[in-house]
Amino acid sequence: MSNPSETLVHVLTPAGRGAIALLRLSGPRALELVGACFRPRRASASLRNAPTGRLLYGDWTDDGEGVDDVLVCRIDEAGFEVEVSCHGGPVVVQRVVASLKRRGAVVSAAVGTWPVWPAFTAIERRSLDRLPDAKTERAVRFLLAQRSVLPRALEDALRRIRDDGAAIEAIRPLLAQTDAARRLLEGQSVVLAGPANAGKSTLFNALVGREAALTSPHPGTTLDWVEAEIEVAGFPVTLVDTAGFFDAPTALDAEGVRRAEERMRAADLVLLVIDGADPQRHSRLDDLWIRLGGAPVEVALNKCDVWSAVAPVETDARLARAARISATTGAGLDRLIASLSRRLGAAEFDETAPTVFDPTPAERLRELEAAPVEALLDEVRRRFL
Ligand SMILES: Nc1nc2c(ncn2[C@@H]2O[C@H](COP(=O)(O)OP(=O)(O)O)[C@@H](O)[C@H]2O)c(=O)[nH]1
Ligand SMILES: [Mg+2]
Repeated sequence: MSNPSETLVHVLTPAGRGAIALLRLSGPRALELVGACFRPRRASASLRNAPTGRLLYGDWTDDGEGVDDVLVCRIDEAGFEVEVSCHGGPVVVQRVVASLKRRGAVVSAAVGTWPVWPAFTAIERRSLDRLPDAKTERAVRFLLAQRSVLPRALEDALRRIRDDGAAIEAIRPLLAQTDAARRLLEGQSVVLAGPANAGKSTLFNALVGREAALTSPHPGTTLDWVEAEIEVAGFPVTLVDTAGFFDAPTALDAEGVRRAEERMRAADLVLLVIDGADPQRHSRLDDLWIRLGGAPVEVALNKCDVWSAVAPVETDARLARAARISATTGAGLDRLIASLSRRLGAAEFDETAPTVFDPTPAERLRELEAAPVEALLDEVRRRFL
């Protein structure tokens, strides 16, 4: 907890090079400290009399020496919250911070957190706290929508619990998308695996949209795994290409396969790529399944451009729903992506449906579903409102 008599200065933008840096002062002396260094360019302008939300342009000086030209904005009436935008880059920022520190501001040590957003409810604060880490536009839309839809839904839930004691019915819909929301905000991994030469690296490149991994007709081209960030229906995904499985591996191949299996075990989903034209694939299927070790799996039968004319009838149940694709021509990739998006929870996800997205409150609410109504009411009030 910070000391309420202190005035803190937070650098809200990341350290390093940048066009603009944003600093926020919070505390009883915020207006005074900024006022001591800031000179508005327009003689008639004054920070002390400026309305909240008005940007003032001027010079930042430190004991009469010019440091930078800046924009200053008073956030609240009381002058407890003031923002300063200076030019980015470590040296300018350090000089502005140093001038405030010398006058008594305390530099916030909070790194990677944004504890001073102008947020008014706990939910708003949580959603804004997570915004800088959102990896996709869909994640941003979700977080911004939750600021208004979640408080309303929680108020409704509280009313239902109070009026008819319907605790489970009131809370459960708010938790229905919690796991999917975690995947939207934190991302998940899809690991490409399968026999050597099945076309994993070619498919990896097609999904990533560039030649990120080497491909070749020679089995054993991929040894180390290679990864890239992609989006599947707006959900962030780390796609991992791995070494293929061999029937008779060399020591180096075996090490590549060991690394592949390590990544597979940690995967949210394994995309098993099989050469659909390979007549031996059925005999090796059991072996492949053992290697997957129970990981969730989606199968792609690749190279349909060369075998589609004589497409084999898949009798093995494990292949019955496999996507038929060609990594080189792109045939079937749309359908493959659509089934990946279902498997990853992206297809059904509704970013405007009220969803408790923080894991800790979500766990507490799940535990409390069957608890006495009063306990549940307390928890919802305490954590969200
Ligand atoms: N005809 C055809 N060849 C493909 C397809 N996908 C990959 N290949 C070829 O199969 C060979 C092995 O591909 P690669 O991606 O390196 O396989 P990996 O060992 O599974 O990574 C290369 O010569 C590719 O050009 C496909 O869909 N159709
Ligand atoms: Mg490869």
